Amino acid sequence: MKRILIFCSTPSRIFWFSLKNLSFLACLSCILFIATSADLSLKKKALIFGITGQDGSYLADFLLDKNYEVHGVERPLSIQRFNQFDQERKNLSSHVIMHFGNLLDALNVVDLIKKIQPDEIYNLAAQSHVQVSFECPEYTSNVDGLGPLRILEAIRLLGLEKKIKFYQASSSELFGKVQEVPQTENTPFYPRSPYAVAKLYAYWITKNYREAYGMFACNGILFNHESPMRGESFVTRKITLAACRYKLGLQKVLYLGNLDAKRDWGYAKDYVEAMWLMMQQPTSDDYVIATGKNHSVREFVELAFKELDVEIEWRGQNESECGMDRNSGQVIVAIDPKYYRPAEVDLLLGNAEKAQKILKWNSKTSFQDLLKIMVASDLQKVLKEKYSNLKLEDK
Ligand code: NAP
Ligand code: F7E
Repeated sequence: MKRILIFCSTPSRIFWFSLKNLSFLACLSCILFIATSADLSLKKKALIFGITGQDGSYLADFLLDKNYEVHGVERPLSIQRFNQFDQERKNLSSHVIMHFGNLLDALNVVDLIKKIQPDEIYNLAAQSHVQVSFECPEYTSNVDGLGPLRILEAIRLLGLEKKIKFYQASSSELFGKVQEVPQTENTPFYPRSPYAVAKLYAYWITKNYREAYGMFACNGILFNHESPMRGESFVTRKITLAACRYKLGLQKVLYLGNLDAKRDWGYAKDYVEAMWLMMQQPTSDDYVIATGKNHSVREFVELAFKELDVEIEWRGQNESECGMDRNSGQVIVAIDPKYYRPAEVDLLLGNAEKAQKILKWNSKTSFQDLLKIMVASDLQKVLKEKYSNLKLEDK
């Protein structure tokens, strides 16, 4: 039997390996190599349009935890600014493979899908602000309505209908002027804004590609969901930030529009799990995702300030209504009619029984806990703001 001598760094330790042992080691490394390559090729690939937004960053996090190879699309800007995704998820962005792209550019969408060949595409990209959609209706329709069509058509033109699963971020805004309470997958739609009308087109084109080409294409009809990553002009985040700034003496008055609108508010982190669950089903379908409870904007304001030990007392009516700090008598909430919408969605309340039954999905975070999470996070942010300003003043 041949023997080889291996000298290790400590000369006193000389190990003798028989060739038999060596071949055992070689086999072991082979098995390890095959296992790793199999793991790599088995690793599912997801492509997220809208990864820099609230849901995109939570979904990326969720899919990385599930061992996906995650690709994300960010819009190219002439002056590259840091977006929320870069700033708050530094760790995450280094694990995601980022690509430049825009849903307005069909060639770019085709090129990305051809290059990446993902197993799952999540379309979360949108001009997602309802009020802004009244100001930019054509742009909103193009991104939110035709954007998903560009993805679906790219999948079809590339002959990848049987390989790629597609998720479309549909919205409770489709129900608009609600035709029944609570709203289910069977409730008739009545959109009330250019945003909702564009999302209605996207909803139907997704369904149409499922029926026409046998594609796995599903609509998640998600009710409002919030988090510390929520854009600062959406009402919940606007309120939690203002409450923290008031508490720390950085803002005097919070100006709002309709205080009586009611929304079914959930936690974004819970909702991205529902998106993934929809994509793991044997066949594609559409699901309502909601908490089944709703609250008014007024209640949200009261509870957010209460979280910081500020009690609000309401006085006056309609445009003259205001909220006063019970302690100081100071006006801290006032109405600015510029925040009223040309057509309002007064009440949304979802019934997610279908998702509970088929996806085994449940909203885990209560409204009170969501408020606590958002206020605690904004308090940290505002504290940093305050102390960095103080440092600037000191200089
Ligand atoms: P968001 O924070 O506003 O994020 C929107 C994302 O879309 C951002 O990454 C944005 O990129 C990207 N985007 C905008 N225009 C684009 C374009 N032309 N091409 C490529 N990307 C573009 O929205 P979200 O709250 O995460 O919501 C995710 C999706 O769910 C949206 O489609 C929204 O309409 C829908 N939805 C949201 C809710 C909710 O309560 N949050 C409920 C139902 C449905 P930039 O960073 O460059 O702006
Ligand atoms: O408004 C009222 C406003 O802008 C909620 C998007 O993610 O969820 C979101 O749309 C309510 C409305 O969200 C202000 O009139 C009062 O009734 O936070 P919001 P939204 O319009 O419900 C749906 C499901 C989506 O799909 C959308 O993408 O609050 N409101 N005062 C105000 N709203 C804002 N933004 N600012 C105010 O000052």
